[in-house]
Amino acid sequence: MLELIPVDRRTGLSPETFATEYLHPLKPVVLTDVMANWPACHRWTIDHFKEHYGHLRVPVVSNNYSKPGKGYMTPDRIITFREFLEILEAGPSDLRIFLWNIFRAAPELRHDFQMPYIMDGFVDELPFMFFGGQGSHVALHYDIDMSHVFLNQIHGRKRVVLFARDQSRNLYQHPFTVASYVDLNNPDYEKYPALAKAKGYEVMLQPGETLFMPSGHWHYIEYTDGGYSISLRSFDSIPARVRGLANIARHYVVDKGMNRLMGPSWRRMKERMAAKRAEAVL
Ligand SMILES: O=C(O)CCC(=O)C(=O)O
Ligand SMILES: [Fe+2]
Repeated sequence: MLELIPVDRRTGLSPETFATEYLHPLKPVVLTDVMANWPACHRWTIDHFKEHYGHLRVPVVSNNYSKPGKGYMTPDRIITFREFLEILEAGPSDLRIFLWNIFRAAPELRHDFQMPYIMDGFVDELPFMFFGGQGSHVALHYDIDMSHVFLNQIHGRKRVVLFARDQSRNLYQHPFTVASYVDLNNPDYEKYPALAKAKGYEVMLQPGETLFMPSGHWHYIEYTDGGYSISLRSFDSIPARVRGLANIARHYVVDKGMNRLMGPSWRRMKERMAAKRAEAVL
């Protein structure tokens, strides 16, 4: 049976302890005090966003984002931020804003948070925000740039399931992608027998908490409430950064191109390749 253990929650970790207990072993952890002095925690309310940034136009994605075909990895539509926030407030919705660098349009928001003190190597150009309606979810994937990700929860709760990279075969990773299509909430062990051997972590992230997702870790995210977070990325080394860029080129170009050429049959081909790889570990 798929085994999920709780992610540690730690307060007052020194960079040294963080490095030995979490960063080097690549173990996820929730840090409860990284955001403690961030003005963003109280300033970035839905009303504040509506009032000052409601006019910005944002690409929103729906569940079609991870399905094969025309909508694959492309936004559903472009609406104003105000319209999106109204949807978010209205109740359940599968709509999300994914990887939005709001700070390009609103550089003053950068004064409302700091890079975590817990390690070096944060990339200033890469703060992204993620918004999602209640019940929306982000399909199981790992981040193609291979950075360490710090997911800082501003509003609402989200449930996150994580797996280390050595679980990729058990998760039936689709070749040439960073995606898996197993349903973690409803595991189909007939179709995916190796999934029963998968071992991972799970956590309900609360506003004010920071989740450390180590480089290359798989993550599946469910918006328990409508909400948003800001993710900050860091690299331990230049080689890690270069590996990330190579990954982007290989996965993104091949997968998007093949999807355009073959559509659903490209997806079926990836399914078959994933099943073969999982057989090898059974
Ligand atoms: O929180 C989300 O909506 C997605 C976060 C994510 O995938 C990431 O930060 O890499
Ligand atoms: Fe991600």
